[in-house]
Formats: sequence, C-alpha cells, structure tokens
Amino acid sequence: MRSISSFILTLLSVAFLATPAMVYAECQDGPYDLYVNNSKVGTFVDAGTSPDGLPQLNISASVKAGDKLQFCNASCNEFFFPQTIERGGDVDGGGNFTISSNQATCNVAGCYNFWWKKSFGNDKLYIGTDGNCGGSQGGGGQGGGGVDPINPGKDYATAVPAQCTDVMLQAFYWKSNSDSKYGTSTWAKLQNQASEISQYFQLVWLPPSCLANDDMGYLPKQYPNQNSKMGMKAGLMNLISALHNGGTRVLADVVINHAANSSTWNDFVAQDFGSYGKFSPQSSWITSNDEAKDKGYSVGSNADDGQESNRNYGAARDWDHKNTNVQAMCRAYLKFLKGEIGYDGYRFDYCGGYHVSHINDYVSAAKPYISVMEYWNGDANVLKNRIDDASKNTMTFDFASFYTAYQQGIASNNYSKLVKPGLRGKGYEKYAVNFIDNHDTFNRADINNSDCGNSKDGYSSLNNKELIMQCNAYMLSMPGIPCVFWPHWYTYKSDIKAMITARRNAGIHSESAVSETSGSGYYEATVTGKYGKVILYLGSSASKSAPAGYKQAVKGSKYAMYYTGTMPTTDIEKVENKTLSLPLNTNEPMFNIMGQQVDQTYKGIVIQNGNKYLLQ
Ligand SMILES: [Ca+2]
Ligand SMILES: [Ca+2]
Repeated sequence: MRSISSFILTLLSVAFLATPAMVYAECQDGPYDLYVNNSKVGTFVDAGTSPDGLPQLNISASVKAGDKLQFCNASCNEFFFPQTIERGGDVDGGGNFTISSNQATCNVAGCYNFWWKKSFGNDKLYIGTDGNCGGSQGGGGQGGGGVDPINPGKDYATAVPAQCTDVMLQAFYWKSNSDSKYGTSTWAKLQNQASEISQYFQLVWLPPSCLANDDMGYLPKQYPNQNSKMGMKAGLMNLISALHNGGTRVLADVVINHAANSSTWNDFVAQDFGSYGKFSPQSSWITSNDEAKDKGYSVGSNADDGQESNRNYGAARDWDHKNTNVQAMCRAYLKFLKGEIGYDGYRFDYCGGYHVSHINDYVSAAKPYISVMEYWNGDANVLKNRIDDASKNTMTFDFASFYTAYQQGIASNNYSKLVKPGLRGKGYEKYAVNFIDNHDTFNRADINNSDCGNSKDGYSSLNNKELIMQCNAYMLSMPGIPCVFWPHWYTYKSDIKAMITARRNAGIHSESAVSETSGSGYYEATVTGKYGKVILYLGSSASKSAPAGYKQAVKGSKYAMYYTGTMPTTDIEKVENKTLSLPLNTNEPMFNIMGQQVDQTYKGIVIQNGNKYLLQ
C-alpha cells in the first residue's frame, strides 16, 4: 500500500515533527473531542494501558478522503491536531492523512482508530485502521459530520442516524412499473438515472422487490424470491450497486404484516433464505382473528397484536408476530435483504398491523443504517408513543405533519399549522421522515379518488405547482429526513434540485433548530444547519427581498428559499462525474471509498492522490 506519494507525505509529516508551538500545549489533560469537518463526532474514552505501558485514550471514526479532522479540548475550546504521530505496526500517519498546522486531512477513506498515548508532556497519537466504527465507542458511524462512507453490509448500533443530512427519494408511485405518466421506474429505468439521483439523494426508497401476487408488491408471496414486476433480482442488485457507487443508500420496502397464501386460504410457499435460514410457514403461523378463520380454515392461536384497529389486513394472511417461527423468519428476511441483496435500510409497511416492539427486535438483529415505519395515524402523540414502543430504534413517516402542515396548512392557506407540527411539535424530529405525498395518498389508479377523499386515507389536495413547491420548500427546509415523492421530482426537477442544494449546503440535518413565525397568509423560518442556515418565506412573505448575505435557491409567488453555507466539497455526492483516461498512473495506488485498494477495472468512485474520480 506504500507509494511514492505517501512516502513524500511521510517526509512532510516528519518535517512537522520539528515544529514547536502546538496549540494544544496548554490543554493536554483533555478530555478531547474529535471533530470532522467542524462537527463533533465524539469524545475520547479511556482505553487502559497501551502495549508500551502508557495510559491511553481512544476514539474511532469513519472518514472520507478530503475530510478535515481536528481535536478540541473541551475545557479550553481550542482546536488542534497533534503533530507528533507515532509510527510503526499498522500505523500510517503519513500516507493516509496529511497533517498541517492544526488539522489533519484524510487522504484515504476508511475506519480509523485514534489512540492518544499520554506520555507526560510528550503525548503521541497512534492512528490505526479497522476501528470500531459505528459501534459504541462514540466515534464514527453515521451522522457525525456526514462522514460515513457507503459500506454495504455494515452493522450499525442504531437505525436512527444522528444529525442526519440525508435527503430521501421515494422512487416510485402507484403502478409506476407500468404507468408512464411520470416515467416508469422499473429497476432498469432507475439505473439509467442513478447518476443524477445520486447527485441529490443520499437515500432511495424502492418498492417491495420480492415475488408478490399484485403489481406493486404489497401482497408478498415469497420473500427470498427477489423477482418482481419492477424487474429481476440481477437488475435490482445492479441498481443498488449503481446507487452505492454514487454514494446513495437504498431502503427495502418490507411487507411483513401479511403475506399471500399459496393455493388455499391458509397455506404458503417455502421461504428459503439460504445461509440466513429456511422456513416452511404453517397455518398455525396465522393470527387467530384473520379472515381465513371466518372462511372455515385453521389458523393460529394468538390474536393479532397490532396497535391499530385495522390490525388485520383483509386481503392477505396476517402473520402472528408472537410466533417465534414468524419472528425468526422476519429476522432472516431482513438479514438476507441486507447481506444478500445489498439493501442498507428498511421501510416497514403497515406497522399498525403488528406490535411495533417487533420492529426493534428485527432491526436489532439486522443492524441497518436506517429504519422507518409506515404507521398510518395522524396523531403526533400516537406516533411519538410508537417510536418509544420500538425502543427509539426506528424513525417513522410523519403522518401527523402530512395532515397538519400540508393538507390543513399550506393547501388550506392556514400557515399557523406550519409552526411545530407533527413529531417536531413533540421534540421528536430526529425520528421523523417527512413526506408530502406517497404512493397511497397520490392518485392511486385502483382507488376511486372521490371515495379516497372522504376516507381516513386522505386523498392529497396538492394539485398545482404553487402548492407542491410550497410544501417541498417547507419539507426541504425542516429537520427530520425529507422524502421527495417521485412524481414531484419528475415534474419539478430543477426547483427541487435547487431546494436540495440549499439544504445540503447549509447542512440542515434531522435535528436542526428552527426559529419560526406565522401570521395571516404567511410563514417565515430560519433553520440552522452544520454549515449555514436556510431562510424560508411562504405565502405573502415570499415577496420580501432576499435577506442580506443569503443566496437564493428558489422563488415563486408564494415560496422563497434562501441559504448560506457551503457543503464540504469532499462529500461523496460532489464527486465530479469524470472518466479518467486509462491506464492510470500505475505508480499510484487507487482506493475505493471504503479505503480498499482497487485496480483499474474497478467501476465507481476511486481515490488517487487525494483526488476522487468516478470510473465508469
Ligand atoms: Ca388478514
Ligand atoms: Ca396484523
């Protein structure tokens, strides 16, 4: 792994060893915090005694090439990076990092362990690889500074990313595999757009991908059979790889409240997940109050433990999630989706249909990057309670904000509804995935819209650009994780791109603070991100002139969005879409974003000499 460049960098670093006047000199006692790109990712923890007998502290972090690392002494608030880097063993303080006056710049992405060895006035830093990233040591993992490289199959300690700057795309709508009004979104069609999608979205939610009895996959029949109306398994995996290569993670739509039977009302096909487990579901795995019982078929003995009144789904057989066989099958399915197919997270369908504590059980087993529930209830208190019931190990779609902010607020010209709606009003914005419309609320072709408009399902009334753009501007300014809906993306791409650009540059994240006011016909908010701020004007306020020092993202007759800040250019999605002329300089090693050395046949983002390129 050594090269001429790293040798030169080593020489440069060695030269710095002679540099006196270290900023931290007066603050050597710590505790020390690690900052990446100006965001704190954690505090050094006591790590006992080093192999050479020195007391030591440790922190680990996943970082990308170009990331700026600094330590800060919490007691005197000084930022620095130690110039004294110990070398030897697997230590590589010269090649993988460039050390300058008070910071280190990462050259090779990876998971690193930082060992602070206390030597009484001569402290040293030992940088090792293979740190416990994403684990419990506080360093690294998701959220902190947006410094988590895509790492398929990686285990995460929680499925709720902290201070998450990701923006999600729901990459489908009802029957989007066959309808062409907003462009079909089959696996192949999506893969053609993967590069553009990855420039703006860090998360993509795909529709159910297993064999099903219906077009959209919400009547699953065989979970491990990943062939669907969207395309075959190979096409799905190619799409996921393409999105990963662009820095985008992918959510599976997991339908485990119910499944379609095989031939009668209470039989099922085998569920063979290979090394993850093999299952032969029986009629006893069905809840005791399933409609199959009414038809005279045998079912299980446990009542459905779903927490909503419509817990039994009438069109398919409800799994008894108290049944340990069902639980084992669900854990195997999630592990299979992550380990075999390459998904990074889960969207759980119909979570009112089984107790949400099972979500925590299954997610804890599979350890995804992110989890989000579809718990269809417009009461923010209920959503908050369900997050608690799931041990805060999942996010949930904010149906409360869906009704309050968009339907009763913007669409009804009542801007007071935009102040602290839904989960944000409960202080639970960290757990909210926000949406304006989805495949169920928007023009479902199989539902009579007038019926839907009078039902609990609430047919969306967002039917013109001015309303849709106001809602998107609001959602893309607010904390939580925003989920852009495919038809909106397809129809108003340039405006939504500008809004996402503003959000990303300001570094608005899932826990961002909001300062807001509203009055008759207007709403104004200032939202604070990691790198700057977003100012949002809705209604009559949109006609105000731009705030001093802010850049304009979008401006319509009833919406305007302004921002400050610049996203660090090292973020994966900022990689230039350029093709290197091959062969590359064979004297220089080339790495993927996980820090693994690759050769010139590699497809995807590569790093050479600290520069990133997309090889296609
Ligand atoms: Ca049922
Ligand atoms: Ca159920």
